[in-house]
Amino acid sequence: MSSSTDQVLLLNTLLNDYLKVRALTNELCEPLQPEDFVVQPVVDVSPPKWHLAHTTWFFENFVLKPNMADYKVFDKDYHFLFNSYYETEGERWIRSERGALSRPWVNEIMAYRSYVDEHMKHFLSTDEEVDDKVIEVLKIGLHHEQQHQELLVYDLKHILGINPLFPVYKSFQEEKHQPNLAENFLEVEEGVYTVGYQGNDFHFDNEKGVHKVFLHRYRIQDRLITNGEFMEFIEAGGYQDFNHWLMEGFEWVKKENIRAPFYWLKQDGVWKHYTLAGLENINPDEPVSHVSFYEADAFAKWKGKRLPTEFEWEVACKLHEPEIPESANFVDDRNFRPMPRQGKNTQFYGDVWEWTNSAYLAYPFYEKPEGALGEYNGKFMINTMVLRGGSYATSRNHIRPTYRNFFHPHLRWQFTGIRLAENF
Ligand code: AVJ
Ligand code: FE
Repeated sequence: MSSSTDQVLLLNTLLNDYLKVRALTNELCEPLQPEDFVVQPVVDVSPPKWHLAHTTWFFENFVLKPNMADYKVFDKDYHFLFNSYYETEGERWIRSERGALSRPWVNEIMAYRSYVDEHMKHFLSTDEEVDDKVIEVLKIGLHHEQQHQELLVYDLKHILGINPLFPVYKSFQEEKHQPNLAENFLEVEEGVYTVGYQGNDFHFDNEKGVHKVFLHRYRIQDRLITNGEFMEFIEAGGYQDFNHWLMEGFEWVKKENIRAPFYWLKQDGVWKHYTLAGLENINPDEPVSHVSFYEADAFAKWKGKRLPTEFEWEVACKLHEPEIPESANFVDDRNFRPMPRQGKNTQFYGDVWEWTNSAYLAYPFYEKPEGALGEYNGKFMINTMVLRGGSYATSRNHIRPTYRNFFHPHLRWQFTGIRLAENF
């Protein structure tokens, strides 16, 4: 720290950021009732109360416990319950059984949140020297909670969406705008491009390692694929024709009896889907969501095109939409759904995450951070695919052109969609 007044200002900004992030998590839970907080329909979904506690544990365990004199943990048993996957942090409760726990109660977890918030306020009101490394961990904690806010929205959609009552999470008032669904591809010339994070703002370890890639010239679509376009694939028998599919994908389609994106169902010959505003007729202009990598890839091949690589995505985004436009659709907008493309919005940011044709691997020069947080991203660099751009559950101040999300190729409870690319 250069001077103590600089530090006081910085800690103040961080405290403000902290309070805002924590408040959004609580706000996202407002429509829920106690029973909603406990359910774990599949292993990938965590009960909402687990997210509330785990994000709190992150600040308690990595910021307060090692750095605040005389800090006493809220409850000594919470470490075992709310450590997610950090081997460095020891034994933990098994992920698949998170939904089996009726205790601690939701109100106890809320008290845990308040307790840690109070201590964080004190911690950030100090005029004593705070180490840069501690500030770095605190920032990771903020972005970690933003990632969990997004997971929380995926998870509560799953919890509510498999319920035959199709409960409304938040109703939606549609404003009618003329969507712009013209088919337009942006051109990128052949060349050597620099990718990876360059700058001084927050970023994760997995996007570090600035390096060069060679790209042949390509075209990339300037918007996302819509429900209407995906319906054409379904109606054309796309799910039944092995020609479009990777073998692993086609096996998955047959084994799981997949015929449409997750949450879609046909009632009296009409396609409907569960949305966070309840069961609705599908709007053909909205970006398609809840497709796996396999479906995204098969759709692209059926179209005679392909998915972009993560580098093609990043280079096109930096060239054509380096700043996040006002019109991008994030959790800040509280739409809780992807929105039809308007005007010139390229939809590189927000709406739905975009599957790329890139395996999630370490960049050249990747360095694993020391300690438990070295487990944050690096150990998942196997059998997952990279997604880019953020979704309607992402915070505007969380996303960047270099941001790398990653999921296993068959997963589709997340908010995932499709952008096409082609050679020319
Ligand atoms: C980046 C969304 C794949 O879900 O494990 C949460 C986010 N990392 N806690 C995940 C994350 C640590 C991560 N994804
Ligand atoms: Fe986590």
